[in-house]
Amino acid sequence: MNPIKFAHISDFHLGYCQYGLAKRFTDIGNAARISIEKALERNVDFILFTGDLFHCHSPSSGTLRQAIKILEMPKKASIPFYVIRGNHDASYARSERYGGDVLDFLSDLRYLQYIKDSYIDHDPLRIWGVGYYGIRAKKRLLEVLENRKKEDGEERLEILALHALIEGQMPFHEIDLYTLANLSFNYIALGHYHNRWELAKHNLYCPGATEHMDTREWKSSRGFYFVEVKNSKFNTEFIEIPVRLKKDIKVDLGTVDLNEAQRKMEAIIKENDIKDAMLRFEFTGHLAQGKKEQISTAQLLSLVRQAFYVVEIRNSLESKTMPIKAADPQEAIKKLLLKLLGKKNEEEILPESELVQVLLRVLGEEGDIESSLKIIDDFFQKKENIKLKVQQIPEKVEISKAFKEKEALKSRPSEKNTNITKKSAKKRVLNDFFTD
Ligand SMILES: [Mn+2]
Repeated sequence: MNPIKFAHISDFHLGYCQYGLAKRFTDIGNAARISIEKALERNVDFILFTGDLFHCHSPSSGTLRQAIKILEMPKKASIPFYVIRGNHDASYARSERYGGDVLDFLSDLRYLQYIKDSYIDHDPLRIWGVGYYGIRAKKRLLEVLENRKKEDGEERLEILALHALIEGQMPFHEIDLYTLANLSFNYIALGHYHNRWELAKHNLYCPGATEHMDTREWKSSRGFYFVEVKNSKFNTEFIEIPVRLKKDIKVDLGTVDLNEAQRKMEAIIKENDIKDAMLRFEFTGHLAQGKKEQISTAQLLSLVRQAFYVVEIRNSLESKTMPIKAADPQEAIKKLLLKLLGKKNEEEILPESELVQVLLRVLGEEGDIESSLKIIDDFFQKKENIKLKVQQIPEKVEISKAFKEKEALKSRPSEKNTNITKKSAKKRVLNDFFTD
């Protein structure tokens, strides 16, 4: 047997105008064209395409023109282009109802050879192909293979082309590995998954789509399998194809204030080479004050004008709430206020603002924590947008275990003096709380 070479390609999704961009329509066409060019450069004997040639079952005239230009290449070179039906190409029912589907149409025009739940012999190989059937996939596969016979005395290597979910990749599958293994095909050519994966021990290969259809696919390279069949062995090589650059940049900014956040985001955007790339940024971290909505996305977007397309700038910063956990809430609020205003003692801030005066009055006279917090909240919302949240205000002084132990150590010489006054403990708790 002479060595035979073929390309296993999948999921062109021609006609997909991603993000409504004409250039993405072209990108997707280019990826298809390049993969066929690269296959032909390697002098393949045929191309096996495992479904989703088109993105939708009624491709536009423009999409059909694009498809014909691409399929013209193998046709001119007299290289058969074998195809099975993907879920995007047509549904079985639809194909039946309307006198065939777009793949039948292109088959009539001799642009491809449609393997429609049957087989084609490409000596010495027999290629079985079953289109997409969803949850009926296994049943349909076994029906199609019912008449499969091994011809005695003749060496026949068999390929199975499928567009289905196979066990092991996702939580859900349509065909289990046990069934597939028992069918003992020499090569199982899989489509449907857009990221490449393979299971060599089961002769299972899935090249993935030729372009990225979704941001979740960006990390997986694009290409197809070049397969050489020599001495009944299938040797595979994944051939990468160049596609438009995509950058998914995720950065943790740490704990930042609003200005720092904006500055850091801008710096990160600037330091990345974004020219002609598709971009996605995600910023995580904590805002010491303010809300993430205060960061200007418009400003960030103005920095990425050179990019081909910005899919998303996701601001996932979380606002840092300032919990007030203290033995004496009134004291705690006073101290917090001092800290927020950058002052050392009450006297320094008293004359400064009406807020402080009002606040201290409320705290001092009424001891109304809820009102005080609301006053602070409103003030800072207006001024610097600092959100305060009361997580827990204990009713009475709770002396921490660690504190007790520390105090106990100090008073070790006289074991009797281990009692700590509530007052000193309270002071210590507050100090500990506000000194970090
Ligand atoms: Mn697909």
